[in-house]
Amino acid sequence: MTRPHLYLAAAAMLALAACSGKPSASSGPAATAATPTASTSVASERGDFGPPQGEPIHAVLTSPPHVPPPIHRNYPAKVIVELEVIEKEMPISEGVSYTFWTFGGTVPGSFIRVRQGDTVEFHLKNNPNNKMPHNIDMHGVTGPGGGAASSFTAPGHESQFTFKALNQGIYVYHCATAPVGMHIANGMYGLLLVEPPEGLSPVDHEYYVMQGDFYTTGKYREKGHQPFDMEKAIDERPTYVLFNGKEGSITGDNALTAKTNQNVRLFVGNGGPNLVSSFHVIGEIFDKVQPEGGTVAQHNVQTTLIPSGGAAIVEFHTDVPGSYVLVDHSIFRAFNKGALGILKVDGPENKSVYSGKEVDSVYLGDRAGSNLQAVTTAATAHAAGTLTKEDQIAAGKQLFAGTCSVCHQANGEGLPNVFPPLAKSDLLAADPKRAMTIVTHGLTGKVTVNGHEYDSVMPPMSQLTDDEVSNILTYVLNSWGNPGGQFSKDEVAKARAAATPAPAAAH
Ligand code: HEC
Ligand SMILES: [Cu+2]
Repeated sequence: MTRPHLYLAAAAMLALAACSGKPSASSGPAATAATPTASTSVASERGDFGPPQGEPIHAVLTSPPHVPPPIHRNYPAKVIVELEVIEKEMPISEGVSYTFWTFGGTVPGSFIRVRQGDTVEFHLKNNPNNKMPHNIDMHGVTGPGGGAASSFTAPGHESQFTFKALNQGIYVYHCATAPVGMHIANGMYGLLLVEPPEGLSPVDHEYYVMQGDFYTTGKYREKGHQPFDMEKAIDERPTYVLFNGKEGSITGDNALTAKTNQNVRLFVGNGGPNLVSSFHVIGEIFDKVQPEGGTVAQHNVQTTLIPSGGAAIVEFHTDVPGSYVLVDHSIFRAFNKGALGILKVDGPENKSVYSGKEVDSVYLGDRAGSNLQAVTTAATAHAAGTLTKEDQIAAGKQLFAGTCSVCHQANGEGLPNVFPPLAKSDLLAADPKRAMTIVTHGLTGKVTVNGHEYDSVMPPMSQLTDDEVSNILTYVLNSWGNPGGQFSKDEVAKARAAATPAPAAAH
């Protein structure tokens, strides 16, 4: 953007601040000054604020990652939005379930799209099977509580309120019923897009991605049903940080898609309740960002900050095929709490822009694909008391790929002088049980494996649960010519509880 435009935008904002009523600002010097480009216009000055015309329109609502189609309408209308709150159990990760509270049955809630100047008649229904009262605070509404005060709804009831969409932009909506943090932590948020009267520029794909932080009593990926943990939520220690409410919601078969030479627009929201997102797409540069959902655009951005209760519009052009990884660049959240998604771009190579080789599997581990089905099967079998060695091996294989293969390699051969082999390891064969201590406590100092000395550091794999470790090691012991054997979750728990790692075996 050039300096004169910035100056005009600033002048327009100052002029707007001096006006009393938003709609009345549509004439006068400020409006004239703001007209050069859409990106410098001040929202409510360019609105179309006449009375609603034509027949009332029922808004098309969509589930993430989908966005309702653009509105090609040139007059303000009355738009009816019907949103139902549904409390339901859904997977939050493979083999892990959580009781979500949702707007429209999904996390985030249904995407709502209206035109600036529309009169929105909002109906909030609270499903009769729900246990809690709910309401809605829409950041795109001008009025007390953003609608919250008029929408408190008991189970089996419906509330209605009407508002005029005065400002264009992308706005978060969320439940604001006490305890507010708990309602948001359970998934009660979504996005409302108020299109400018002239619409947004046409693109090839629009997607809806919304981050949220989640708090469960169990550890990350601990199997079974996990209740909400209020203490962790107050301390801001999330167990999961997720895009679209579930680990893997936009990876593997669910990845977002595009072709090369297309324009992609992401509506990226952050429901919180606590964390601020450092939103980044590995391998892309955002050609245009409307930070905080505002009207002034930024260009050539690597990472954009999305506040809790905020949103941004992010646009980029796809030049090179491959898998692009959406992350919260507070990076432990991406690789250890789930905040990771994929945009898969198909098309011919473009060697003048990039030489080739995709994001490799070692970078992403198991997180690129939604292939953790075997892990769920093993967890279910364990709960039913029917866990077999084969279940453990199948689950262990998937988990090994995401955790151990980075160093020991997918075939267990290790890397000469750096990472010892696990395949036919004489050290492992001599004392298989010690592997449980190595994985839970790490290993340092000199070790000799198959006649070669290694003097390095294996950090403790403390992100793994006991049953994950037991499955991984059962897989390792039964692969690549190793002697076989089987470990249980309880054996791993004992090894973990032992305070110090076993001394290195003398060779
Ligand atoms: C960050 C790299 C890294 C990761 C990830 C890693 N290890 Fe290791 N591992 C090492 C290194 C380095 C050593 C040797 C340490 C030393 O020199 O004291 C080692 C040693 C071992 C050993 C003993 C030596 C042998 O070859 O028998 C076992 C068993 C082992 N690792 C298992 C695992 C398992 C199972 C996982 C996955 C849960 C894993 N490691 C993940 C780096 C890693
Ligand atoms: Cu609620």
